[in-house]
Amino acid sequence: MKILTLKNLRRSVAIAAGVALMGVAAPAWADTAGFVQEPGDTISVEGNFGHIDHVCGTTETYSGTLRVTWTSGTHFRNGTAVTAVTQNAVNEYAISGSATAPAAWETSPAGSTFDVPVTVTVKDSYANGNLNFMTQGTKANGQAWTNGAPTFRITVDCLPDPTPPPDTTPPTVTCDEPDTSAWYGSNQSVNCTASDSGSGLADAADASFSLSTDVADGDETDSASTGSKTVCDAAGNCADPVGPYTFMVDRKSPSLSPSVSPNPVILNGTATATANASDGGSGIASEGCDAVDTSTVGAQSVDCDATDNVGNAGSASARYTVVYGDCGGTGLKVRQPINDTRNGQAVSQFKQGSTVPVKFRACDAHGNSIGAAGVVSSFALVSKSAGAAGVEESTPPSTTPDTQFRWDSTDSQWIFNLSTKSYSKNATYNFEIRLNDGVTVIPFSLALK
Ligand SMILES: [Ca+2]
Ligand SMILES: [Ca+2]
Repeated sequence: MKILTLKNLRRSVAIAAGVALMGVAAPAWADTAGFVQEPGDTISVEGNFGHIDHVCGTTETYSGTLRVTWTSGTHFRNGTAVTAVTQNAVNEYAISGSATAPAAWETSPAGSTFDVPVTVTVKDSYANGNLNFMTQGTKANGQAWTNGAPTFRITVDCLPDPTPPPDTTPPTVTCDEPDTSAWYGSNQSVNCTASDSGSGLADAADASFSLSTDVADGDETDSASTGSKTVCDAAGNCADPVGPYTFMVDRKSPSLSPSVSPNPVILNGTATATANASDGGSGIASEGCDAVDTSTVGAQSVDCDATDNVGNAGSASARYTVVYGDCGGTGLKVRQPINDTRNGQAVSQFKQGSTVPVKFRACDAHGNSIGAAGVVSSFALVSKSAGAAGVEESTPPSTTPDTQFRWDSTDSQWIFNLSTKSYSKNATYNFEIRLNDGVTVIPFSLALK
């Protein structure tokens, strides 16, 4: 219950006081006119409330007082002041109050008073409600009487609550909805915004922020997580955390294990290269290799590359060797008159001092005997052993010794007329012819007696 005192002036600006309540001057609105009791009797009534400023939507009760003053007459006794209220609307307000005149009040001197406490309960706003003052009691001659009288107008203004309601609502946080089902070739960010219509964000910087993955260049993972964030308002209300978001981020090139098949490949033959690419992230989108060039003997390489599904590209070279072919079984071995002991033939035996023709062929994949310069990269005596066991060969015709292998276009072969004059008799000599493909070695032996 609120007492309409000076302390309440903020809410009740028109308090008055027939009872000089708290020293407040009598209200200008006090209504005493025309209030006539039995002929010859006069009382007056004053009230100390009329206008209430009220906080909208709350129910509050205010107290006031009606002061009844005996003025003149002899008939009034046992008077009781009651209220009769005209409400503008149900629940807008309620008003009540009553008091009984003191015993023998009717014999009191003019100017005697008694107070009727009145309470007013208000909720919403209303204008121009009426408080009607009535009296009832017993006349001096014993008759009951009731008489209505002055109307006090009560006005309640509904005002906004000057105290803002407490902030119990967490901030609103909205983030871009990411597609986490796709592979990405770069780190991903989720953009978020936050706002709070109450106390405001605890950290203004939270109004706009991003949550990002942090995958290093050269890494790939299907579980790249962003951080998470909890946004709070200044009142300590916190929204549900956002993040972490998990992305698939691929910043690593495919791995290649390229190979050539067949390897080695015969000169001018056919071979293919395969990238053999693999990718631990988004997977291989494409892979391939250049054509395998078999036109040159020796160690070669071919370039291969691969691209993953987010555009990371990798490359590697496949190494292979191009070698000479064996001419359908007749090449890459020493020819007659020297036996090829690798085929189980006995060592050929020659007369010391004779000139022995050393012959061989090296072919391409099509059986063409190759006479290009440089086929022989080296020709050397590699070992010697005592004894000259073997099968005696006829002594070749005397020819001019060679100093290096030369191409014999007539028989499509390479030939070296080897002088044995500097070799000892009764010994077996082991030679090697090495070809410029870097691989082929043609060994042979001959015994001198
Ligand atoms: Ca809030
Ligand atoms: Ca990858």
